[in-house]
Amino acid sequence: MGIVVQGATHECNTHSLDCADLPYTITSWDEQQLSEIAVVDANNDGSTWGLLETLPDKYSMQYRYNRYNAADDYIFLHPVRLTTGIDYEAQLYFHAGSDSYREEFSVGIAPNTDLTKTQTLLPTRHIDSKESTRYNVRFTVDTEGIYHLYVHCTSPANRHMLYLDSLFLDVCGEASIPNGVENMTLTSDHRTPHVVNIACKTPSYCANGAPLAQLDELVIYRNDKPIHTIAHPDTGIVISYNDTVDIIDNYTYAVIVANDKGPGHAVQKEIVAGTAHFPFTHNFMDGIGFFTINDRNADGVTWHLSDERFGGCMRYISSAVEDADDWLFSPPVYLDGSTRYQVEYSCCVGLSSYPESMCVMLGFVPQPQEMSVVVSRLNDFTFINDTVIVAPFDVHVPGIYYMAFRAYSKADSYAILLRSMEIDEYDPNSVLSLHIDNFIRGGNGYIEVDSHAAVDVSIYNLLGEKVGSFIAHRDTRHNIDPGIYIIHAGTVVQKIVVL
Ligand SMILES: [Ca+2]
Ligand SMILES: [Ca+2]
Repeated sequence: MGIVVQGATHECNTHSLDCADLPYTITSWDEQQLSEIAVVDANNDGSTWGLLETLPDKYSMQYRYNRYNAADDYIFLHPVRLTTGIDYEAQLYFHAGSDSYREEFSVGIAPNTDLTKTQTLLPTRHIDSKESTRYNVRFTVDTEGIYHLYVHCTSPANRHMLYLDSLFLDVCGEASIPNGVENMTLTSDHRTPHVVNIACKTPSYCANGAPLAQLDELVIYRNDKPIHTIAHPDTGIVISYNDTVDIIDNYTYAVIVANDKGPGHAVQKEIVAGTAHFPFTHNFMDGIGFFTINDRNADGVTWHLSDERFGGCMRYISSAVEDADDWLFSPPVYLDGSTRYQVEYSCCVGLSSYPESMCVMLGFVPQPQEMSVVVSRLNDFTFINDTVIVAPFDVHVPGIYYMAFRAYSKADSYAILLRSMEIDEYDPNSVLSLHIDNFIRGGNGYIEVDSHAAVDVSIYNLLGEKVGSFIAHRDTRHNIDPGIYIIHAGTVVQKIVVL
């Protein structure tokens, strides 16, 4: 994103009168202020921040929507001098122009010399309230210097108005509150992905740089809810806590320490943790979800989300010189081993003239060398229509498992498209045998069966009703209406899609 500054920019140094004093406060807007701050219409569409006269000589600061473009519009406020070792607090009040259009913004600071080096203070927030709403952040800076508080509006196209009502920036509370914790880490082991270890070091200094005499408490939050409190922790020590979560998600943890003067600023981090619920279903039209990619041959060409053909899928694209060794790992799923399971997946190749190879593997850790069991294999497959493959498998040990799609096509092939996957209890009606020495494909208005020997083919709909039959020998096509069918050919049963 290129930033184009259309408003005024500032030259400011230690002695400049342009620097605003702390506390820095704006409670109403006028033309003078607008001339002193920088409005950046980064998407250059002419719809941006500006003053709206609400009463004679009374103005609001308003982002005005664009019907076709999402907002990408900044206000860089007056320059202020900020120092390391001090906790600052910013409070901003916003409201939306309509309670049926949700507006979107974030808040940060940027050093005076480089408005592109932004530090986010308040990640993206949504507001659809016509009531003025307070947003509060505490922060520190790593480098002493001149900074601009900024607001970045990112509302989608064709929304309404976003108003910045007022703002306040000052040294936070008493300067003798504690500093934030240091060296915060979140870790989760692949074998126990539902357990998150939170570790950090308690501060030794106050926000004003003076030694910290004592701490009253340390509180750990998960997604803004307190989950663990340590009373009177020592200063300058490492603390560690294990939290257990359920469903896989992106979790935010925050740690806040307090002394008798009040709480220091929150230190927070995010982690993906938890397991997927069984049965597990994912369609890549909904994005990559909690799948992970490993470009094991490190050639820079690997699985990626693509909107090729009808909606989203994962796509492996071949390198001209390297054989594929590219892995797509599922999120962790708990399998208790009390039943037989199946994986069902839908895939095809990019061009029928380029055979591709892919297998599905199972293991305890989402690393290629840990995936030992082959559940399903498609060697040199060439079908270009989405085809559903069902493969049964057993686990002998209850536990948390990962499944991987490994592309191993030869160099200079073309592409593999993977649409969806599902891990469920084995359903004998969906597959009798995976031993395919004859290929079954769904085509454009036909079913194709390729068998060395003559074989009886029966066609069933998804209700189990027989809707047709034919005899296949070599490569045989049978015309049929578009739909999803279960094909029984010799010893093979397979679900297919006819377009
Ligand atoms: Ca704009
Ligand atoms: Ca690769």
